[in-house]
Amino acid sequence: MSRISIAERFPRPSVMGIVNVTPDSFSDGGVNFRADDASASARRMVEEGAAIVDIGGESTRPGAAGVRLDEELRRVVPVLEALAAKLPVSIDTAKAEVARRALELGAEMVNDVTALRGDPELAGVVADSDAYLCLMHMQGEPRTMQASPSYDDVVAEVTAFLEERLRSAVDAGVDEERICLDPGIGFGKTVENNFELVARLDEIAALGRPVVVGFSRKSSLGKILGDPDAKTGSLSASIAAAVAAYERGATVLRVHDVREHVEALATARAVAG
Ligand code: HH2
Repeated sequence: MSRISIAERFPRPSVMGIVNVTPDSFSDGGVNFRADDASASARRMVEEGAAIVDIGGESTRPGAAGVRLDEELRRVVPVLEALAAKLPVSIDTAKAEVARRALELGAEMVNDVTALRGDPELAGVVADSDAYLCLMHMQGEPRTMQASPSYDDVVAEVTAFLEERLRSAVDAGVDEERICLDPGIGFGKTVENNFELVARLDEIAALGRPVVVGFSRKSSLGKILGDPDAKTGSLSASIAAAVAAYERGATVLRVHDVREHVEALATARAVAG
């Protein structure tokens, strides 16, 4: 239990680089599906200034079906073997067994888009390690979550959910100082919901835990530019969303294009003083 607190480990702003070892992720599907390509991308992202790289073997894009445990392990283990002892690595998984293997190989964070609701054993795996933990909000599940997202007050409901999941993780034995929270941009949310969450991010930051925001390339960024069928958003739109989130309290920005975000966020930080 020797790890420093997550707030010390990730100064504001920090960049988390995305490496999807998948054939079907919404914006980089296939690019890093080969282990060698994924490892090379991760190394480049760290050179470009990423504080950590998030390795995932299961797409959670709208409509995605889950992948089986053996397939998820087959995708991510070779990449983790190549990297996790040498680079700062997060494992993007909801499966306890994938997290266990990743932590054994040296990963320092578990990023669970189900916020410990997907696998009853995951909380224990994290509690028994000294890993950091990211708890993300999602309404519904990936296969159906964009069918009809519905909230009375999206920010109040996401904040209450994250507060409850934080308590639950702490009750399961995870040190609160190792936990960060994420509103889950695009996970059971309308375009308006996503932008309101960034606009009122200070309400989530008021929970007192570092906030992660992943708006990179998400379809809402294309939709506000006039394409109702957009599946992705542009780099420039992604950077604007990341800077807006940082200015409203985000600590970690989860992005595909590391160098450009590092430069933009360094500028925003210089302005903030
Ligand atoms: N978004 C995605 C996946 N994991 N984790 C956190 N904490 N926050 C996010 O916003 C988040 C996440 C979806 O994006 P991506 O990994 O690019 O795509 P896919 O799920 O299709 O692999």
